[in-house]
Amino acid sequence: MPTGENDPRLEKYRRMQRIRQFEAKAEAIHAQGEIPGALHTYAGMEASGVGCCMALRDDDYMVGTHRSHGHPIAKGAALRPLMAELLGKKTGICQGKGGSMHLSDFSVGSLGETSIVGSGGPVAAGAALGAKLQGLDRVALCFFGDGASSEGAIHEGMNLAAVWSLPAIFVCENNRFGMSTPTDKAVAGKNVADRAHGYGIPGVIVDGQDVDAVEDAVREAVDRARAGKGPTLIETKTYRYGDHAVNMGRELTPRGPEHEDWVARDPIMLYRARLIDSRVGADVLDAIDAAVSDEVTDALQFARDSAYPAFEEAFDHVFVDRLPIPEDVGKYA
Ligand SMILES: Cc1ncc(C[n+]2csc(CCOP(=O)(O)OP(=O)(O)O)c2C)c(N)n1
Repeated sequence: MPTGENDPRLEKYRRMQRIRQFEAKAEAIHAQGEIPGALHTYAGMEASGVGCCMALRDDDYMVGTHRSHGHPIAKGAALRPLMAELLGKKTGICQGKGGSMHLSDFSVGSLGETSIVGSGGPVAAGAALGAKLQGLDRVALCFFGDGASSEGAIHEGMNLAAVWSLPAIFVCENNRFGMSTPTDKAVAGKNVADRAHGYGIPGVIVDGQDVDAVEDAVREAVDRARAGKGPTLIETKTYRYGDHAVNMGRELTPRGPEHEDWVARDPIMLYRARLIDSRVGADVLDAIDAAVSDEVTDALQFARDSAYPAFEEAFDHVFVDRLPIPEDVGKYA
């Protein structure tokens, strides 16, 4: 097997490492007060996001959640504008106005994330409808959580996608918790994927710590969607390693005895072991780890060196007429 720069296996490993290291850096600087607002990290769930996005084309759409730094990175987004966005800088991917929970990166088909849990369902259905009406063979993939799985908007999106046979893939990332609530205390039925029967679409459960398994499942759903056969619901069984949000209190997530098993099934370590078994050199993987570390350091330096947006820019890119800015704005900053 080739192990050159373009080897897709190395790209999967690289993207998972990018997410893990980006999140670690973001968590560290949030503690220093450099990132305003809440920060929901994706560590532990990298195989889910990367497996999904590796099965997509660059021009396919993807819709995230409130926990969505990892999703655009998985889709291939550049780190500099993402990090700058977290710091609220003008060079951020949304010019500093989106922040951690409202970022989008159209350059990689990431239509955005919002803090409204479940809101991505209709957005993905709409994007899939747009692709269908334009005669494009693009698909739209919607990430949502186990908590979001009981939100009306998710059902509305899946229902419409099924009724109109839209090219959509709905991926429930079941990370065992919705804030502090274990999934089995809040979600009826054993598996979210079983709900697919209600829409007459395929429902698939996949090991969310196994990047190859996730990619295979999503490829099948993508093929089906591109062939005009409609949506699929996929549930990735995964786990979040951090707090619900950084510094929100570790005690908020009641870890059970299975916690250690999930830590032992770290998705990056599992994939690293698989690559080494298939004769990829540890030195090749170590070099990727080091290069990613440099990339993340560079992204943070870029973000720190960037300016904040000006006060008057607050009213750019909105649909209503701008309000007058009081004369003393900025005086007390
Ligand atoms: C409509 C709505 N309800 C409640 C909340 C508060 N809230 C924010 S994150 C969250 C938990 C979501 O859990 P899940 O969908 O499983 O995603 P996870 O945080 O586990 O990634 C809740 C209830 C919200 N932001 N939006």
